[in-house]
Amino acid sequence: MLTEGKVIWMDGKLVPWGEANVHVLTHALHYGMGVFEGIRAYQGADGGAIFRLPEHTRRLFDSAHILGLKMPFSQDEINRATLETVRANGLSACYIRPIAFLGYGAMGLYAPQNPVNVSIAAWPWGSYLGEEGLSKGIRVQVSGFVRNHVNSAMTRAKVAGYYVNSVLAKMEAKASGYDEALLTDTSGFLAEGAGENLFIVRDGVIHTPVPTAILPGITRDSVMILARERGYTVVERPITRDELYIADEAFFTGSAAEVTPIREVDHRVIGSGKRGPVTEVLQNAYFDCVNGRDPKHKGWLTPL
Ligand code: PPE
Repeated sequence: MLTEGKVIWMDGKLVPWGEANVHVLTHALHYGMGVFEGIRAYQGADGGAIFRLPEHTRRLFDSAHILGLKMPFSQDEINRATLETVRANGLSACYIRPIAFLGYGAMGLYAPQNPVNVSIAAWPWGSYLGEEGLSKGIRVQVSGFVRNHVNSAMTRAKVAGYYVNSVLAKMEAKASGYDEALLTDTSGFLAEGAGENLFIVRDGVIHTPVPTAILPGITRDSVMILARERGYTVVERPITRDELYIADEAFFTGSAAEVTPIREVDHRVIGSGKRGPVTEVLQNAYFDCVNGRDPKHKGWLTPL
């Protein structure tokens, strides 16, 4: 059960948490036509701040554009509303969930006149894959479920309906005793976790799948920048399953998952079976950034 907050921003105003409801015939509930974001705010040295807020808002609008949803607000308005929501809930470190979806009106697939509703919620959310996962690494299963073909899911959009695929993979992995699922694309190359991007390290070089059948994560982007600043070579290329098995290190990135080491895949130990040295450097770099300890990237923080 999540930790409830006080208010949720709905279509321009803050409403009490318990009254933030929609009609059961909301179009998106039936057909998946919603786009969302996952953002974190942190309590840093200089106070609370939201990590890469404009980039997340921009992706929300890109996602809506890809689906042909007309956003009834500007990006500036959503940025301000996000700050307002976190402040009104008295939160600093929290997870933020903006969502825009095709609302109530006509039923049936073609409902171009239905309103696009926008909501923003925030609540405290601890480590996504466990505190122990962050320090010791998690166990991952390459999924029997496959990411949708690039013409079935346009993955630069973070679409509610796409997550059926992720939820099925996650349920399968958990039922098999793993922490998380890793999905391949339709060609069999590694794509991404159920809710994270993948990185592998071999001989000091960092590799990550090409952004075709994946959501190109904002954490992925941040980690690539931080890695290159530290002198690492980062290569985006198609990666096979056996390359992961023989990697020295592997880790997941995501707003929720942050930087989570992978210690085992399909019953094979990855590297030393614990958080690797490169993973540790990048995890520390990431946490320094989000907590306001990296002067170079203060620009990634929007103070609360
Ligand atoms: N791939 C997928 C499929 C994905 O869902 C996420 C985020 C990422 C990559 C990483 O993207 P970014 O957050 O921009 O670095 N997953 C979100 C949802 C998690 C959830 O369970 O809900 C998140 O991390 O907020």
